[in-house]
Amino acid sequence: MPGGVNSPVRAFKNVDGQPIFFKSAKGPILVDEDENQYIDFIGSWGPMILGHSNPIILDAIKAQLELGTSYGAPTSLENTLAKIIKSQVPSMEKLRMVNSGTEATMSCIRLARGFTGKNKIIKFTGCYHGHVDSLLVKAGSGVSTFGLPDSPGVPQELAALTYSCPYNNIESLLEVINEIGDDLAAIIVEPIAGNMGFIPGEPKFLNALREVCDKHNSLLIFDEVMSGFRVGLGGAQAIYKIQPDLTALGKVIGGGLPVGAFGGKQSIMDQLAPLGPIYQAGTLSGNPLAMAAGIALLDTLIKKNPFNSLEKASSELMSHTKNLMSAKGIPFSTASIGGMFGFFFSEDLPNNFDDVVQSDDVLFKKFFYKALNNGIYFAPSKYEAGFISSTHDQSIIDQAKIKIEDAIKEL
Ligand code: HOZ
Repeated sequence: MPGGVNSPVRAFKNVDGQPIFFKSAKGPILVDEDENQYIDFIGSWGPMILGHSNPIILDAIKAQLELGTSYGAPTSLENTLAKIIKSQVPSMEKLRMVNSGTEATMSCIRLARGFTGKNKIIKFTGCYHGHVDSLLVKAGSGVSTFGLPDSPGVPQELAALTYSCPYNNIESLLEVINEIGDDLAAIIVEPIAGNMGFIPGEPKFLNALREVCDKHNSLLIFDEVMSGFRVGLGGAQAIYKIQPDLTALGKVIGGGLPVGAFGGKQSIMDQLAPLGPIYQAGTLSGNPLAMAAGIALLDTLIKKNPFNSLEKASSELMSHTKNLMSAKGIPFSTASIGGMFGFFFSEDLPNNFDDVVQSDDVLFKKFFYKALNNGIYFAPSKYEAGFISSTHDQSIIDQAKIKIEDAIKEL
């Protein structure tokens, strides 16, 4: 496998290391092939909001397993999951299941272009929307981790249709809109960014996106693959009270199995085949195992609504870390919303991608390894967010605080 991995960030190249191979996970704990245990703050990059090997989710998967793994035909499970999603994210009047977040954003872009009859799209530097040709322009996550330019293999003619603006900057956006004129199909954004580290969008910036899209008859696409059912039950759109035209989801809604979904206004979604002319399909879309896992997870999440305690737990851990860093004169900034958090080696909390680039790489790398060697598994790149689960209870947070304290002593 290239780099020894099936997805670049996990190769540890940004921290000059080797990927860790894991063999099991339970609750907040990951176990590697050498029996080392880690308190996990990646949570499979988001899905594990109820902890690993959650018995409710495992039982749902086992029950479905006995009934078959894929039919390539409709099941009531798809309707159940779609209704649960819609009950929490009402802007998704209609939705369709796919197999990954990348597929979800890719489908949103095609739908936006087909629906509006326009070609150009705006994204924001450092936002990552999966490895979609049109969206690998100034992308975050692994693309930034490895300092890659816009990817070879994406035709220049296609990339030329994608404009990238700085995140949280309304003036630059308006300049680009002037340049594009009437050909703007959509603006796509991570309303709470998790692929340039963790950076919440500013309310006035996100509201400006809504206004601009309305003014230009363009669609606003919220990529909530990370933030959906992660920052709160209704995702970022409920927190900011902004209705996008289309939303992309993934990660949490599949309970740890491969899944994605996209949806939005009925008038737009009805343009998809077989009702409309815009084509989109998938053999394993709505896979019954993934649907069963997603239903079990979302049902439990809605009952528990753990978002306040998740935010309290990560804030407690991060403010403890910040105090220890400050005592050593190390610049450190941090933020948390619901089950997502982030930290940077910078005096002030970054507001956009350039700020993240400026934050200290050497300190990040040193801290990452000291923490890892003390049994704390943070993302191996400053361009990724942190994730916490409902199984990170007070005793786990207390253990993590001690481990981080030991790591900082060695810095
Ligand atoms: N690009 C994902 C997070 N931003 C990481 C995916 C993975 O390596 O599993």
